[in-house]
Amino acid sequence: MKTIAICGAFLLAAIFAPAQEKPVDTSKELQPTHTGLDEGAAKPLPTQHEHHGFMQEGMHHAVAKGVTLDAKVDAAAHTVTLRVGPMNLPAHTSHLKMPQPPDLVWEAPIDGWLLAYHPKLVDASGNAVPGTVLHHVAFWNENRADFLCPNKEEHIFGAGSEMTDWTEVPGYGYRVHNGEKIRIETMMYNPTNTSYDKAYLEVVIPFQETPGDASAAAPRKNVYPAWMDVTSCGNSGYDLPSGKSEKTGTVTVKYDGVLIGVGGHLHDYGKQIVLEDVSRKETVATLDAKADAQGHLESVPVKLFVQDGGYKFATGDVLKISATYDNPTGKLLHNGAMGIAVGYFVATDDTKMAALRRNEKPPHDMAGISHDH
Ligand SMILES: [Cu+2]
Repeated sequence: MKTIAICGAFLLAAIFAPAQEKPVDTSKELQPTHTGLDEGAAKPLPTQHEHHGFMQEGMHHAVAKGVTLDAKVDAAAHTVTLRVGPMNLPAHTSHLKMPQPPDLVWEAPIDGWLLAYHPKLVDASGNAVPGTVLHHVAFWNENRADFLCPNKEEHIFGAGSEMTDWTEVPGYGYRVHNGEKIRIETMMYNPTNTSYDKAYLEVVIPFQETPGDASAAAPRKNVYPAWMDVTSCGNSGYDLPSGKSEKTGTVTVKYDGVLIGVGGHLHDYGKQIVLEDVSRKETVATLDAKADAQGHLESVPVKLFVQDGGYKFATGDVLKISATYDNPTGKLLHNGAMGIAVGYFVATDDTKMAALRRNEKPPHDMAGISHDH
């Protein structure tokens, strides 16, 4: 088993980076509340928060108007390019003050596998916009439940300011079916001195279709994103105490299979994330974060097991996740921390995973990952 720290490689390194903000509200078009919106169309306000994988309970964001989702399929290149925008991002605007794009839903146009996720930010003329202004983006499959925490939707991709690139794992892919609804949750902010007008978030997703004829590429093995969280199956954000701290949680594996790799997600001042299989009394991975001199998180390494056939999980195994932090600010940072080991799981009997399919939208009280800080 090798620990391989690759900047921006494989999936999972340092997904969505944290945010410090100085609120200056220069927004123009405010709506009273942030609600789950599909395809940009307004729906009646829910009585409580709908899905919102990353929203903290009780958060209210103004909704940015005119932000739509564009999906372009390049059949020859086998890629789809998703584009969320345009977004106006005034300088020095916190994620709370920034009018946020509504949740947008992409209907998968293929039967096959999504192989990778390549995010970037551009302006209307195609010039690069720094990733710093992305607070986070998260993709959730509304038609599937998470295999570790079925109270949540399947969270298939996430990135933040560090613009984590989830690269392809040869031979593996995320199985999608035509028409499955992938909800895209985007939160922007702008801690910089520069205002950005008409910014777009683009995510390029290479795909492989299921074989239609004998000449097609060999089928992929299905992977299931595994988010193993120190808050167990609750909301991911938690308050970060001053000084050194550790938080641990457990999740129980419900299927036999293997983990083919694991990375981690921490916020600023995060030091380490450790994943243990308590039932086997083994440490699966110890991931030491890289940070700058101020403790701002730069990356978390990724440990791959794919070359060894994967790290074996059995039904009933209890996984323990620990995150350590050292917060030098001298104060408690409200909702300032997260600790998630993020990996790809491959089931021994993939047919069992079909039970995670959902035809209906999940109930409103579905727990998600709180991501406001
Ligand atoms: Cu986070």
